[in-house]
Order: sequence, then C-alpha cells, then structure tokens
Amino acid sequence: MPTTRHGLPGTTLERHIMDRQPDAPQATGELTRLLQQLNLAAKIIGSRVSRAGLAGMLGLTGDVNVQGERVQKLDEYANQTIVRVIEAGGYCCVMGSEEVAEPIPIPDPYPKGRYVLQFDPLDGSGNIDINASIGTIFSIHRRKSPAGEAGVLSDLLQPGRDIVAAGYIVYGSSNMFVYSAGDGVHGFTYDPGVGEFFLSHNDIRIPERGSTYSINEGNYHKWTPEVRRWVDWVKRADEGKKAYSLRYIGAMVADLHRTLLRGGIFAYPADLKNTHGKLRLLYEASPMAFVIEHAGGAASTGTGRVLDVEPTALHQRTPVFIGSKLDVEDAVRVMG
Ligand code: P6P
Repeated sequence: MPTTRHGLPGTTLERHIMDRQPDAPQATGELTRLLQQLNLAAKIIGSRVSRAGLAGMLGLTGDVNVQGERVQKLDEYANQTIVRVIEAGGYCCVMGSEEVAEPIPIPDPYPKGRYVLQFDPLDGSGNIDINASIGTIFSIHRRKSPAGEAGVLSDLLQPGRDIVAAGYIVYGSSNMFVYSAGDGVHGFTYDPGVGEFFLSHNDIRIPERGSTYSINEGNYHKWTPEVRRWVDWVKRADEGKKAYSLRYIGAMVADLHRTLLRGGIFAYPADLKNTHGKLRLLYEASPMAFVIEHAGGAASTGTGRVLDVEPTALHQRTPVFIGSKLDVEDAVRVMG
C-alpha cells in the first residue's frame, strides 16, 4: 500500500498537491489547481501510451515539427491533451510546447490566469515504437505581463531560476509523476486499478555521487577535445576513482529519472552537428535542472548554471551536464 508523507496509507498526488505549503499568504490556490490539471493530463496520456500499439497510435503522422523532427501520432495526441486540459482551466495566460512553433494563446472565452506553462508533451518519442520509456516534461512560471490580458512571448522567455514548479511524467514499467514546487522533490506511482498516482518516493534526494555516466557515445567524433577528455576520464579507474558504467536509454526523462534515483551524470554536450547542444532550454533542460537541483544535485551548461541562462528564443537549445553534485563538478573541472 503506498505510504504518505506522514506514513498514513495512500497519499494521492491530488492530496499531496492540496497539502502543499501555500507559496505565499495571499496564495489563491491557482497553482494547486494547475498542478491538478497536469495530473489529469498525465493520466489521459499515460492511458493512451500504454495502449499505443492497440489504439493505432504508433507510427508517424507524416508531419514535421518545429524542430524538424518527424511527428509521431502520440506526440500530437499528448500535445493536444495538455493544451485542451490546461486552456479551459483559466490558470494560464499562454503556453509553449516543443510541438508548436509559436506561443500557444489561451482562446476566448477562457480567462487568462497568472501562470505560464511550457512543456515537451512526449519526450523521447523515437522510443515509442520499440516500447522503451518516454516522458512528458513541464515547467511553470508566473506571468510577467499585466494580469487578465493574453500572455506574450516574454512571459515564456524566463530563466529557470524563476520556475515556480516543474516536473515530469515517465511512462515506463510503471508510470511515475515526479515534481517539485520548491519544497522538495516527490514521486508518485500510478495505480491503474485505482486510476490515481500514489506517493511512492517522498522527498527524493539524489546521491552526492553515482557510478554511471549517460551520454550518446556515438557522437564521440563530433565532440570538442574538452568533452572527449572528460568522457575518457570518467570511464577510467584511477586516482582512487572507480570506472563509471555507461547507461543510455535515449530519452532524457528516463535517463534523468534513473540519475535522480541512483545518482551519476547525464550529458548532452554541444557537438559539430548540434553546436548549441540538442536539448531545448525552456521545456527540457530548465525543468529537469530545477528538479535535480531541488533534490540536491547540479545542472551545468558546461560553462554556467542551466537555471541562470537568460532565454532569447522559445526553442533555443543548450548543452547540459546534469546529475549528482560531485559528478557534475568533476565534469566541469576535467573539461577545464
Ligand atoms: P540522441 C529525444 O529525442 C531527445 O530529445 C532526448 O529525450 C534524448 O536525451 C535525446 O534526444 C537523445 O538524442 O541524439 O542521443 O538520439
């Protein structure tokens, strides 16, 4: 039976969100309700992901998204699910999605709320057809533009250090919803028999050091000499350091979920093809960095803190080195 943060059986995600310490005395409960809507969206997407093969949702739509990537049917379904659930709630003034080139407005007659949501609806979608883990990533900021009006691009272009809440859903051997609203990182496992996420990992802390590194070694020939120096170092045993093992699923959410629970480091550096890195800042790197930092880990671009990058474009990319504090520090030091 799932336990609760107070040891009582069965804290649901819904209950946990409502029990959160209000972010401020004047808290309106809007963030709580926005998180509850993400809970609903996660259940809907999870249900379809688990039946993708049966529900005719595998394969491609033939379309290409703003990233120039072929769009998988489940990507589109996940994107539409989040947009439809959130826009009607009235807690957001604008949204940003990996699947949509421009900011997504909240249509009339829906009210324009005080928050901004950005998301990768289905990260790692290349894994869909082979039944490997995939995930959804979300990031919530407060709006900066005047209340009540339609949100604008500048509401989306905010640094990760100003994130109010962020998290991910990993669709794997079980589905988990992991989030932080600044008061620890908490994980919930979905019980399909009940139709709820139950608290299973209360106050997750990432180990200070791990024993795995997670990177696409197939890019070795495209990396800078500095990145190669670190990868060559991390896999060697010397100076009293153990040799690290390589673990790579090819979906950031899955690779970072393992890293969060077991420790280690995940990296997607810049290379000759992806000169600014492959992963997107606003709805992949920043929210995952927020979660990892709130669990006691670190997240670097290689030259600075991911959460301090000042965004200039909705789909901009960044190199990432994210994971256990000491492993990230080692990577930055060895790369020099
Ligand atoms: P590569 C998935 O397509 C993704 O955006 C991330 O989830 C993942 O970490 C990365 O790309 C994998 O990229 O080049 O190793 O296939």
